Amino acid sequence: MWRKRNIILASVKYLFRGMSSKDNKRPFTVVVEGNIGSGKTTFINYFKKYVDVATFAEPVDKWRDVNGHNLLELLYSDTKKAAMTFQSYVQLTMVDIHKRHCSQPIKVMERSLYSARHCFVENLHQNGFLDGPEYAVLDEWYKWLCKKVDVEVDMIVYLRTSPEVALERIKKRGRNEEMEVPLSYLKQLHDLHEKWLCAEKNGISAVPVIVIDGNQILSKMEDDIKRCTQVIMDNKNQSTGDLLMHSNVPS
Ligand code: 8LK
Repeated sequence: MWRKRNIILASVKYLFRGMSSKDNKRPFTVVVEGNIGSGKTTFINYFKKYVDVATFAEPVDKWRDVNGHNLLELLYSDTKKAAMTFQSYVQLTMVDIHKRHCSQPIKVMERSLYSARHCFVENLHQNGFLDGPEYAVLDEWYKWLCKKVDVEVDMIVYLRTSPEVALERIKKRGRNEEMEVPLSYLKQLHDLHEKWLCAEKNGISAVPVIVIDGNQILSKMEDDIKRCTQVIMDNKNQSTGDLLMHSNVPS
C-alpha cells in the first residue's frame, strides 16, 4: 500500500530542511534502499526512460571481478575471510558513484555509503564476521568520508519487503553467489533497514524517506513508483524552481 503519510512527511521535512543539492554542483540525489531481492532493480530501470535522470545500479560486476577476483563469491563462500575485503571495496565503489559526475539534474542510485554502514557492515559485525578492529576501521573510514566528501543525498526511497518475499525473488533471479542465502540472513538485514529508515532517530534523519510496499507484484509496484516519480519531481522543482522532468516515452 502506498504510504501517503510518508509522502507528506517527506515533503514537509524537505521544506523544513530548506535545502537543495547545495550549490547545485551535486544533482538532486535519490537513493533506493532495501533488502536483497526487494525490487530495487525494477525501480532503477523504471527511471531509465527519463532524460533528466541518471541511474546508477549497484556495481555488482565490479565486486565480481577485482583484477580477476570474485569478491561476492568469496563473501558467501568464506564470509569471515572476505567480509573486510568485500566491505572495503563496496565502500570505495559506492563513494565513486556518489561522486560520479552526471549532466542530468537528478541522480538515482541503488544503495549508498549509508546502507553499507548501517545495514551490511553492522550485520556482519553482529554475526562475528567482522571483528572489533575491522569494524572500527570501516567505521573510521565511513565517518571520515561523510565528513570530508560530499556524499549527501536528498531523498531515500525504501522498498520495504518481507524477508520471505525477498527470498523467493532471490531464488527466481538465480544469481549464483546468492543461492544459499538463508532466510535468517534476510531477516537480520530487514531488521537493520527498519531500524535505520523507520526508527525515529536514524543517522541521517534530515533526509526524507519514502516507503514503498515492496511485497506487491511488480506491475502494482509500478503505480507506486509513478507516484514516487512525482514526489521526486516536486521536491526537485522546489529546490530549483524551474526544472521539469521530461520523459522519452510517448504518452
Ligand atoms: O546486492 C548484491 C549482493 O551484494 C547481495 O548479495 C548483497 C551483497 N551486498 C553486501 O553484502 N553489502 C553491501 C551491498 C551488497 C551493497 C552495499 C552498499 N553493501
